[in-house]
Formats: sequence, C-alpha cells, structure tokens
Amino acid sequence: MLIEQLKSIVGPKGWTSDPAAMAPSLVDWRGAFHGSAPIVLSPASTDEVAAVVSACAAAGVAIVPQGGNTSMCGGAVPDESGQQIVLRLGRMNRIRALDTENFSIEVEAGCILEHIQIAARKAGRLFALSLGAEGSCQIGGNLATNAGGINVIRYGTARAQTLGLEAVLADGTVINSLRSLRKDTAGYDLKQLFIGSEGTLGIITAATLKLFPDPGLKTTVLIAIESSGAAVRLLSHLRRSIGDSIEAFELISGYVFGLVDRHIPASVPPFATEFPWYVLANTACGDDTGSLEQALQQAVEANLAGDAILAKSAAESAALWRIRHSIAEAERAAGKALKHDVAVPVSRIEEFLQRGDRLLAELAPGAQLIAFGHVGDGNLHYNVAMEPGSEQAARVTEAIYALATGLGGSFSAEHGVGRLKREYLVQYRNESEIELMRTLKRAMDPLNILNPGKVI
Ligand code: FAD
Ligand code: 2HG
Ligand code: ZN
Repeated sequence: MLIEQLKSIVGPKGWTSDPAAMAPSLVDWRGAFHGSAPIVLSPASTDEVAAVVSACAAAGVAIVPQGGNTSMCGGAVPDESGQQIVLRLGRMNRIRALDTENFSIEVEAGCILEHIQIAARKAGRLFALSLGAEGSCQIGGNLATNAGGINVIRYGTARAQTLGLEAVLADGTVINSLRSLRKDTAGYDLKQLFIGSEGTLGIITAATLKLFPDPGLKTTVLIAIESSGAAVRLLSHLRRSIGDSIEAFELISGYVFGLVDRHIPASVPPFATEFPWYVLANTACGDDTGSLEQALQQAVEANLAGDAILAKSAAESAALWRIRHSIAEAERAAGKALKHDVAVPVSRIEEFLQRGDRLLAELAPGAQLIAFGHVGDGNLHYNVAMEPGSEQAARVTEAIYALATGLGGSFSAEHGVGRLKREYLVQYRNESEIELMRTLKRAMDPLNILNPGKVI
C-alpha cells in the first residue's frame, strides 16, 4: 500500500522498480557496497519530497537520499534488507534564481555541480566549489557531505559557500531557510545542521550559494619537488609572495602520476625526469604572471622546487587538471584500495607522510601507497592498494587513523563517514560529542528513517 501511495505522489515519471533501471542506485561508485530497494523514487518538487517523507514516516519505512552517487564511503546506497527506499534528487535540477549584484544563486538539490559553475560563469561570476566528480555529483550531495575539492584554500568548503538552505525534515515538514544574506544572527543557524549530515537529519531540496567575481584567466603551474615537506614550505613561500591569489595547491606523488598515465588514455606525462612528488597549482593572477614566475625562480634557488611548467594555454591547463581529476578513476581501474581521507594541520603533513611510510613498511610490507591530496587544506588521500576486509587491512587503517588523529588531525576530512567509517566515529570523537550527535539524531529523526546505518 505504501508503494502505491508513493507512486501516486511522484507520478509515472517519478519512480522505477525495474531492476536494470534501479541497478546504478544500488551500488556505490567504487563497487564496494551493494544494496537493494523495493523502488527508486525521483520526485520533481519539494512538495513531492515532503509528501514522500511524510508517507514513509507514517509507515516507518527508511529513505536513502541519493544525488550523483559518487560517495567515496557508501553513503548513498541502501542496505541489503530490501526495505529501504532510494530517493534520487536528480529531477530537481532547476536553477531558480541568480542575483549578480548579491553574488548569489539559488538552485535545486539535484543540479549537477558543473551546471552551477557554468551558469555562474555565464553571468560573469564564479561558483568556486570544484572536484573531480563535478560532471556528475549534485549540489545536494555536495552539501550533505560538506564537500571540499581543489579550491578550499581560497574559498572554503561547501559549507563556507552556502548562504541558505531548504530541507525536508523526517516528518515531512519543509524548513525554508533560503536566505541569501552574509550576516544573519537571528537564532540558531539551522542550515548548518544539514550540511555535512549525509542525509541523516533531513533531505536537502534547495540551496542559496555564494558567488565570487570571476577571476578570469587562471595560471596553472605544475611543479616538481623532491619531498612532501618541500610542498608545504613552497606553499608558505608562495603565499608570502603572491598572497591570496592561490586557488588550488594539490600534492601528487610520482607513483600516482604514473598510475594515471597507465590507466587514463591521452593523459600526458609531465616531465622527462621523474620526481618523487609534484604540486599542481592554480593562481588567479590574470595576465600578470611576473610575480608568480619570480616567486617560482626564488623557490628553485632555495631548493623548494626542482622544475616548473607553466601552462601556456587554457587547453594545456585543462590537460594538467585532467590528470589530477582522473586520479580516483585511475586508482579504481588499478584495483581495490583502502581509502584514507585524512586531515592533519598543514605543518604536520611531512611528519604524517614519513611516519605513515614507516607504519606501512611494518604492517603491510610491499603494499603500494597511493598518496595525493589537497595539501593547502592539510587533507591527504593516503590510500593503500590492498584488498579491504582482512585483519591486516584493518590494522593498516587503524594505524593511519591513529597517526592522523594523534597529530591533531581527523580520520574523515572531506568525503564524510557514510557506511565505511561509522565504527571510527565513536572511536575518534569524544563521548560528549557522540552523545550530542545522538541527541540531535533522536530529536530530528525519532523513527530513524533518514539514511539509517550511516554516520552514527
Ligand atoms: P551522493 O554520493 O549521492 O551522496 C552522498 C551523501 O549525501 C549520501 O550520504 C547521501 O545519502 C547524501 N545525500 C545526497 N543528496 C542529498 C540530499 N539532497 N539531501 C540529503 N542528503 C543527500 N569529495 C570531496 O569532498 N572532494 C573531492 O575532491 C572529491 N573528488 C571526487 C572525485 C571523484 C572522481 C569521485 C567519484 C568522488 C569525489 N568526491 C570528492 C566524493 C563525493 O563526496 C563528492 O563527489 C560529492 O560531494 C558527492 O555528491 P553526490 O551528489 O554524488 O552525492
Ligand atoms: C580527490 O581528491 C577525491 O580526487 C578522491 O577526493 C580521493 O579517490 C580518492 O581517494
Ligand atoms: Zn579529495
């Protein structure tokens, strides 16, 4: 009976129970988590989402919100029970309004991230969130995971770029906090409850996002370096020299460059000589690359950089960023891996990597490290090519997480907790933090129908 009710709420275009059509929603991007569902719903409006949630609440049936299903931690896939309903947001993909003077844009949750970037650019503005999955991930998923990506160093995470939010609560109530203000201290900032909560406290249906002036021409530079520590010192040096114009500053190991070269067609190896590490950076200094070139020259003289290539055209820049954005795909093509999306203070990156190497050599001799990340944010993807699930794999993950948190870091930097890292949340957040999270969850979702089994 519930299923018939749900079908009538969303209409004939808004549901499927065809196994082939449901299949992409029942497995995660890496193929690590498989689930099943009686039906996949695709509502077309906030009212339809509210009616669906209210019907599910009355029946006590769980809902798994799903955007582009690019989660790296199994967050958007239902469990194996066959009882959880998948709610795809992709049909809600309208850009509702763009206010150039207010530098803001209001979008529905199912908008593909790249479509928002394009709409902003057409209006001479920048929507700064950018990540490898931007061609398929959706803004609702980005906000639900508080996604990071490559531009955090200058513009902050998804949270920092959100002005307002519309969400549906676990009983079907619509919370409209779609304001577009930079300052607003009227009561609790409710939108923050939903950002980063991975669909466990409410379903995001729309958002008002911050835009920036379009900095226009960007300069992309690929810098070869001898050590990860040099990357951190190089970043400090560049920040002192050219200030806030650094938009992205990504660390990539030499092995990872080779991995992309082997698995992604038409990716161009950058240097004739191989270096252990590379930095790929974007600066927004327009036509004036003089101060950047001078700062790079000083870096070479101070042994902070081995060699540097400045992209000479937009096409060259795109080719370099294609390499960076293809890492996850290359790693997936190469086989199974333990994913460690950790953060440490930027100043502890070198220590983390050195101690991580020693731990790996001890716990999994010969296992291949796949290290890269958003070094400007202290966020490293310290992945290890290994079959997950064994005791040895668990020991490696435990050791890496303990190392990161021991250095004042986090075991979960930008991908979220999802299903993959649930057990670690209770381990690495203190008791009072966990209790407050549980209190919030109980208060906002007393029947535990919103993405149960994820996060907490
Ligand atoms: P989904 O995977 O569909 O969902 C993610 C979580 O959000 C799930 O828990 C889901 O239930 C929930 N959710 C989805 N939509 C809603 C909604 N409307 N309301 C409430 N909850 C919802 N992440 C980064 O942070 N930085 C990166 O650089 C980065 N690069 C990536 C590169 C690749 C190639 C891939 C495959 C993934 C990458 N990711 C990265 C991981 C991923 O978090 C992001 O791609 C993105 O934020 C997820 O968006 P999505 O629409 O695919 O969400
Ligand atoms: C990236 O930075 C993504 O490319 C994916 O966050 C990281 O594959 C990963 O571990
Ligand atoms: Zn990342």
